Amino acid sequence: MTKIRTFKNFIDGQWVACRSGQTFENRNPANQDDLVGLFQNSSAEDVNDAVEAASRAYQKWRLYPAPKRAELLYRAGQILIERKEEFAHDMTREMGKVLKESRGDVQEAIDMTFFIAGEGRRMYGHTAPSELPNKFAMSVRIPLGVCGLITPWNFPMAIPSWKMIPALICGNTVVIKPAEDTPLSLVNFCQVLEEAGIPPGVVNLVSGSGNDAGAPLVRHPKTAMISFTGSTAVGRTVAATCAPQNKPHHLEMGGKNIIMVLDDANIDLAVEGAVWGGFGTTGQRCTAASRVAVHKKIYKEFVNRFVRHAKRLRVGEGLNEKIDLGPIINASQLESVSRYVQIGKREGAKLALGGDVLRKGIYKKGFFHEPTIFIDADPRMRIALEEIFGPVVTVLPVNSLEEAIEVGNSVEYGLASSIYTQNVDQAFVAMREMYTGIFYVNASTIGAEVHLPFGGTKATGNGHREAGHTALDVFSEWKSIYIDFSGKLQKAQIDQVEVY
Ligand code: UN1
Repeated sequence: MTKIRTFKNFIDGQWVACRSGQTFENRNPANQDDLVGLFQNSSAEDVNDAVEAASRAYQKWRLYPAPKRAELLYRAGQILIERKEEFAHDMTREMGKVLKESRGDVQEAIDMTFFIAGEGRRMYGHTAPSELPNKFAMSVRIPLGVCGLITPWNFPMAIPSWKMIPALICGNTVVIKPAEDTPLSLVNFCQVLEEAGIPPGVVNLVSGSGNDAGAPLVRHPKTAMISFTGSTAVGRTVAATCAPQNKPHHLEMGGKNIIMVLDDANIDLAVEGAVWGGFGTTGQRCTAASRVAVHKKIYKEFVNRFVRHAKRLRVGEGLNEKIDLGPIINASQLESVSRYVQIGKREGAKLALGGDVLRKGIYKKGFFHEPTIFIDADPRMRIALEEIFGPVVTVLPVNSLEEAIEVGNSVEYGLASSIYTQNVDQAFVAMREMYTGIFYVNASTIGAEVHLPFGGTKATGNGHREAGHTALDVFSEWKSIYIDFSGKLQKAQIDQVEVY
């Protein structure tokens, strides 16, 4: 029998068990016999310990020069590079996505770490002339304090990096709660930060459920802000909890992204984009292309090639390099995907591929679902409006660019959209008209790079963007500073400054 590994919380620079001593299991979604490890089932007391530690550590960390904070982060980036393969394996084991994609996830954390560490020597503020003589004016970024971070299971290292690294460079300390399905990747990440020399208390990890560990983190009077990525439903409760405390909160939530394929598109390219966007990460990305609107003139041709291509995808355990599609994260998510397939059938969309849960043979011990394509769907069907978060793509016939845009914008979310066309005019019209935070031309809806803002409109977000040049905005406040060296009382808006 292999030894069961128990992973601890990271509080105040120590790896500690939670106060109750209770743990929860993290099992491989491709094989439920494979126990990845036991993790701390933390409660409000543990969260409080972590927040108190972060609060104490903040007093020194905020005064440690940003370029020096950056040096520690560069070191962390280097360690991530060295351990990329090991971390990717761990990630595939706990999350299920294929190894190639897990490597990409770790790479995204590396990219973010190096990109943001550069801010240690920038973090530019502004200077501005004063309207009064002998007075100087400037604005600088200041940290907020303890940042409470709650991260999802679909990008177990990349998304924590989008939050932790910018928070740290700004001089904040953090308490992070990973999704229950993927705590190991965050344990790995925190070990890297520890090894890189980040002082005790600056980074704290508390694992556990949303109710028992996440909610107390949001509620805690000493968390200065909350950054949350997850479902729109939970995001709304985060917002409702933060509002009475006037606590800043950054929310990154659902998506119902669309690829629009016009009649002049390179069909093969569009098919590849739809397969990658729809079925990459088993459709479990908030940027997943779960809708494809296709011009009627090429509709048949597109659908034939799309189905043919998707049929070739191999489903299985992500550690096997030959596999294209890993499992779904857990039983309830599998059930939810399966429910949406039934809804699609009932609504009258035509099932062109898949539609079933895979239960036999190599699939017996995991949560697998066939790549599924609905065609001839109506944009008002639930499968065309609601986030499914699984390997289900809905194809919608449209008559024109205008109709595609209308359909594209008709959902409650606004994360990513894309157009396939050879016509630059149409591409520009779509670029202007699609009300989404991310837009692609002749590329799929997934694959955002870390140095551009990431986030969406409408029910996808609450007006913020993480990553990119906007990353710091979420984790800092502005302070405007006036220095009067005139030696007398000067009154802005009131004093008349005469022409000499
Ligand atoms: C997510 O889907 O939650 O753009 C994040 C992408 C990735 C990040 C996705 N770089 O698909």
